Amino acid sequence: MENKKNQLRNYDSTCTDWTNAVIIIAALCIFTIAGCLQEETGLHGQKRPMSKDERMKWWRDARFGMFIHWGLYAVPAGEWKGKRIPGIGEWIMERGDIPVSEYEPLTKKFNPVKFNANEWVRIAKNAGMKYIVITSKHHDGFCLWDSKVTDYDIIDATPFKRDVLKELSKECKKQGIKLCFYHSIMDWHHPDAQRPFYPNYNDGKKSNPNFARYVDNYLKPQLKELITNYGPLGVLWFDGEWIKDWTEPQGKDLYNYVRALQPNIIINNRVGKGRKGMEGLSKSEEYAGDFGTPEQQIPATGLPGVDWESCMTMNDTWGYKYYDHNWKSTEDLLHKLADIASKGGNFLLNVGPTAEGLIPDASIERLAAIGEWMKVNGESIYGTTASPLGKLPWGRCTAKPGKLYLHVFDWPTDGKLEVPGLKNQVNKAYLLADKKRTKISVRRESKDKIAVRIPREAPDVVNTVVVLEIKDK
Ligand code: H79
Repeated sequence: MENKKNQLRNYDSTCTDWTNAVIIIAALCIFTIAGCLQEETGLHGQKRPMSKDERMKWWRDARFGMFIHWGLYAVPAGEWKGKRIPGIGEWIMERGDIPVSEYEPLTKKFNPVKFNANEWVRIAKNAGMKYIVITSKHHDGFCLWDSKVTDYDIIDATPFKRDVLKELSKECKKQGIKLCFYHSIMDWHHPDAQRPFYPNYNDGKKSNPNFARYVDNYLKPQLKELITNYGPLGVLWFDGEWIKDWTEPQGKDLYNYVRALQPNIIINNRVGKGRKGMEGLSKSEEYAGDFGTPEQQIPATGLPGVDWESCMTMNDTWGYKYYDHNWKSTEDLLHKLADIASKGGNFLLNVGPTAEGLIPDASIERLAAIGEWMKVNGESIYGTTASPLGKLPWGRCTAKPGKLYLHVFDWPTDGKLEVPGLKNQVNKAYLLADKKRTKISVRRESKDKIAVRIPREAPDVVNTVVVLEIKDK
């Protein structure tokens, strides 16, 4: 900096115009730097904590993430002792009444030699996903990283002996994807947690008198490992909070514990007891957590000022089940993505890799097709907010300042797209897929209805996006 200043001064004697320009530029630089610093430093020079809006910014902009459920349950893949166990694959230990003594040896068969972090992250990125949430530990208690407080992890207990979270963490940094961890509060393997409840690990009435010991000596140290050695993380996504031994004060304490380790981290509402069942939104703001977690469903409407994320499977299981072929169509998934964005939520779409370490082909195909659509239409999803319009007969709407994105699922065949509920002046309309942004005509039909002249044939039969540039009120 000093050197530069001296250099600049040398020009002084020779060229006054330059001097003025340089002074102005230098002043601007100083103001900008000071401005930036101000954002981070408080009155007395300490770091100012981010506001919730600042902390949530990347997550709200992202709108689309990949959930990965991966663990020992991928080995039985839905079948135990020749019997197909009904229900979600990662619950096989519970649903199949499997004691720890029989489940634990699955570690010896967990050798996912085809696992490739680069490929997994690439699949997510090509789908247009901005973050990955992977199960560091699910309810079965098995750990996908080299934990120092247990041997029940991928390094100490499996022949694979590779730290997949470490590999994913490096790869996510390289490819610009936010890495996040799902972490189960409930633990069917730990003697101080739900293990003694066998054969009903999920018994809502039972309590373990040693549970506080599990929290202090196991749960918290593990979270510290994850944040310290694999972070900074995007999100900590808790689950299994419904057990009797978990209370809201414990949830608040865990929330504060995690935020103290990484102040700008985002934490879901399952850290505490606020969630309303599978509907997932919090009962009130009194409860801990930054966002609601509807599971396998999409709320009927969004709620102003409420952050939420719908998590969903592509078939009927989170963890891999070899015989679950009930895949949702790409069309359905793309409509769900637009539906969720139109209500101001995020979409966390799951994949359940095999015990070999492969994401199922059916998932890869769907994600690639979603990615194709996102490459053309991503602008209508990322950084958008909920629709300001009411229910639309043909699809959904997302918004940005000065813009509405009309997601047309059912293309009108008469060349006319009516937009009810729109009072704003429309300055321009075009198809998002049209790189030239050729203006299409718009006519006001009434005080709160316009009609856009559209081609007879839908340019994209699944979801064609029409952009309206509007005068914000
Ligand atoms: O990780 C995936 C599933 O294994 C896990 N959440 C997703 C993200 C999951 N946990 N439980 N379930 C799915 C279904 C269990 C529901 C119940 Fe309950 C638990 C019924 C009674 C206790 C939670 C609390 C729902 C209603 C009350």
